[in-house]
Amino acid sequence: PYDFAALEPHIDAKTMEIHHGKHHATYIAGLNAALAKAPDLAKQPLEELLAALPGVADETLRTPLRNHGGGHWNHTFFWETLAPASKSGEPSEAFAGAISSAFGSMDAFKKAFAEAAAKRFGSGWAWLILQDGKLKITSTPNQDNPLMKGLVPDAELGTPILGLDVWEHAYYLHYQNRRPDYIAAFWNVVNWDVVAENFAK
Ligand code: MN3
Repeated sequence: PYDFAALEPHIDAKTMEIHHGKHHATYIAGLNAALAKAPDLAKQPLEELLAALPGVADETLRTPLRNHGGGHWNHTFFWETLAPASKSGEPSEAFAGAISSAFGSMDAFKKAFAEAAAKRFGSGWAWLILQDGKLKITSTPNQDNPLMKGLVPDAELGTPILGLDVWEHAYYLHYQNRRPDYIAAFWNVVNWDVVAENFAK
């Protein structure tokens, strides 16, 4: 919902163009190719499909659904929770209060989230999730996410409220190896209105 250059200088236009136009597009094509072989699965919402993956017995179908279905869901979610710095806004009172209750303060939350994002080895995501009414931070490898029941043993499951892509394709053109700098810059372009909506839902 914004131009490729809208998140400059925090996330550069070239990265956004390739990330959205090539990487995300590849996940969509891969998901559609997998679903073409399983038209019954194509009828359900993507969230339900991801939660039902352990029930897909055919590994040659389950793996592309996991990787490309996860990739499509994660990126769609990610774009929506970003905004130009001028429109980033502030966390709502209700959300900020819930963050303080869960983590002590907004700063403590950001520090813990950034640590989860920095420590994710290789490619993956950091998440703020709501699990049984409680806010938690977790992280997932590859294109897995906290909606994937029974597939991600080390991750907490729940409803994503905020997510950060820490694949190198998300930051390498501008930040090279400096993932912590990308994570720090991310806070400037969080769409706090959408995050508050996700939390309220
Ligand atoms: Mn990505």
